[in-house]
Amino acid sequence: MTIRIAVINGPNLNLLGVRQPEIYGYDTLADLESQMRAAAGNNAQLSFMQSNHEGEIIEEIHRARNEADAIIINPAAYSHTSVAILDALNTFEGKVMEVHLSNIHKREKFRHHSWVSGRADAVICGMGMAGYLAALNYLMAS
Ligand code: DHK
Repeated sequence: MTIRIAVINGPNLNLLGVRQPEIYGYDTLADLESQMRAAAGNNAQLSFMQSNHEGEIIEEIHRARNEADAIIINPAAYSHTSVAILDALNTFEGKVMEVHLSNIHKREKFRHHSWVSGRADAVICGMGMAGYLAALNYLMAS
């Protein structure tokens, strides 16, 4: 059976490629989507969603409860603030992969803690977009 994966990106990630590229890289969100779709081929069914709004991310996680087998999420700044996103993820029964482009532990102290890590089955950070592909490959192999 083809695994259905909801890829969710949080605030400011719509600006990938132009926002602090020395930290987040030069590839855009559209580049990420095409790289992941190419890697998935027919082996995974991917949906992509990005929002700058906490509530919309929560709604997307609720949608995924019925329509996805796994979630790959980069909650971006909400990682460090959102108990509400953690609570939403705790209602999801499939695998949750948390991804950060940058190594949050090498950066400011306020980025070191992620609420979402309390639910995530795996956390990948510091690998740029390769982190999303690693999460995808893991899910396709599991
Ligand atoms: C992205 C963000 O926008 C930051 O707020 C996080 C994360 C780190 C990333 O590395 O992908 O602190």
